[in-house]
Amino acid sequence: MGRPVSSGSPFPRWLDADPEVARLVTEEYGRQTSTLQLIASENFTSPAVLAATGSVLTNKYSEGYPGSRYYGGNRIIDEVEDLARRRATALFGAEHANVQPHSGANANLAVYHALLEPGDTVLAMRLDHGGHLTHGSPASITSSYWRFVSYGVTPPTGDEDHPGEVIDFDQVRDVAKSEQPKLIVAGSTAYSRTIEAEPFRQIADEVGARLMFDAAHPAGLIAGGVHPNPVGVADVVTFTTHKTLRGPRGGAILTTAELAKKIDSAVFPGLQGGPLEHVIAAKAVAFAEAATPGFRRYVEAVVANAKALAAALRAEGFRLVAGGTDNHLLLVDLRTFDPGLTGKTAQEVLDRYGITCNRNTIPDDPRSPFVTSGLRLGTAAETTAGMGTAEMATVASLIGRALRHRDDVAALEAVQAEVTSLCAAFPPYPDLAGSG
Ligand code: DSN
Repeated sequence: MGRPVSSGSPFPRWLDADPEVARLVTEEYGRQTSTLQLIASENFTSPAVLAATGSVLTNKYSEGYPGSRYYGGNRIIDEVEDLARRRATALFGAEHANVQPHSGANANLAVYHALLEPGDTVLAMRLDHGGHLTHGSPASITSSYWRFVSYGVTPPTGDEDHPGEVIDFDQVRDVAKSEQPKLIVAGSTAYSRTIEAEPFRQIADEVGARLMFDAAHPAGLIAGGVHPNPVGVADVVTFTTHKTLRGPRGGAILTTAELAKKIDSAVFPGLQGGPLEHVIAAKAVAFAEAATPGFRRYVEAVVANAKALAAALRAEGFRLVAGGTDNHLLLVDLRTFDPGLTGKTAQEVLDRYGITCNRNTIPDDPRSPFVTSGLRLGTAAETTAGMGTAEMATVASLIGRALRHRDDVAALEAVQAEVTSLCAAFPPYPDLAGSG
């Protein structure tokens, strides 16, 4: 067992009790802070969120809900969970919040379990056009229990003013009318344009379906007022707390008073056992942070940075799916830059030299989901670290250089050196570094 590795690290000395884990946590801290984090679903939480997540609340069993638990000793835990629920409903203007889902996937499963019978039909976005695994992928348990039919985006037009690749509401309506779903799911994991809930609501009403809005990606943008709020339009809104909302890893559900009991029973005891109250406390912290003027300025900067990154990538020769972005993410079509470059290769090269992102299918991708012709990039994390539009231009040029010279080690090492110094100038945890 060597020297305690947390010396000089930003983490509590308590982790010295396990030097192997301490080393790994410290190494991951180093990776996150010395390389560019451009995965659209990631962010850097605040130190307060980290502290709540690492608190003694992890010790408590609290199956049930505030005021109705299966274990004693939950007086304070009840206050924690009530606080999180109150902050969530106030933040989004919802009648009811369930803050227990361990993840976005669990939140979606709980809604299906609450509102559907096995075999019922659900209309959701095609996975290869941006839908999530829980929107009926054959690989997901959702497709074993419910019958999914899908809609996608319109074809690209080649016209800069009306580029296409936006949700095809004619198709949503046609499929809804022919398949008569019990539930329509709005929301996506790789859609760079604003998603309005109203057109989905109208179609849902026409066919007598419920509407669920999966806001996992834009939740923070909604909280900060730069994306329309689906609460009050959709019957249920699910979201994750760790993406643009910048909280701990987890999920949550917002709904009406009418559906509250059904949703709560579907989460517990329907799907989960004991809630993670340390994570729920951290969710409460994040909800309070997201209600501040500073958070509003943050999400405005996230969107401005995404637009700046899109413009600079276009200048490098990349095509942007849907012509650009309204939110925190961009879907990059690599084929105009280099028809032989796959998403898989691009991800691997960029990762090796300090630029972290993920390959992604583009609509109607001729390549498989493991290979892909696209990359998905997001600006939520590096905006938290303090980067602005000038840095986004630099990031685009580093991506262009790395991929153009992907067989030239000297050029790639030069890119990596610039990434390292850029990241050093924007530490996501300036108050933690060196305090260990
Ligand atoms: N895995 C998430 C994402 O990256 O978008 C969705 O759950």
